[in-house]
Amino acid sequence: MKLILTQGDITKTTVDAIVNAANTSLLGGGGVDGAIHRAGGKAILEECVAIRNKQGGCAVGEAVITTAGNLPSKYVIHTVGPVWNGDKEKKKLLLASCYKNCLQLAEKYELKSIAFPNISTGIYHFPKNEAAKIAIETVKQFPVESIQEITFVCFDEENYKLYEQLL
Ligand code: AR6
Repeated sequence: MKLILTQGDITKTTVDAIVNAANTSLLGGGGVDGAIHRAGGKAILEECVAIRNKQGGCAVGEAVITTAGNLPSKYVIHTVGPVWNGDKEKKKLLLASCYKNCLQLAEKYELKSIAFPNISTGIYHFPKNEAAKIAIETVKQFPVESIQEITFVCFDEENYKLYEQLL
């Protein structure tokens, strides 16, 4: 399995699945979530609504999969990162769960490539350094089968530099 680091807009990434840093409502929001829904079109929201109707949204640390609509990828895997407040140790475990559950869904769909944004490090204020360490450790430890490439797409310079150092 190959680990790749890029800087830019994840909606432009051509992989089997891009990951969205969503919220429990699955109905969209700001940051990367807003960018994905804007660029992907209404098909993504329609599937999110269907999932909501079936299971009532998505819990923190969990993940769900939808079409990628007009995006160049095939699927969007929506995960909900933890907000950085309260029990810090618990939040770290929840962030690791996000990465694990996304990878597990990618394996279930027998995907070969997946791209992650820096989950929770924007509006949810998770410390970028801690989040980067958790992301890298978690994907390295995951027992991949179908997955051949995992890309970290950093939007901001600070995250990009952190990942560059850690990788
Ligand atoms: N491509 C890649 N990364 C991006 C993009 C993009 N187009 N835009 C922003 N980022 P955030 P969170 C980076 O705030 O902290 C939403 O409202 C950004 O620089 O998108 O998990 C949801 O609905 C940062 O490093 O997600 C939730 O309510 C990273 O993506 C809430 O925000 C995550 O920042 C989730 O907060």
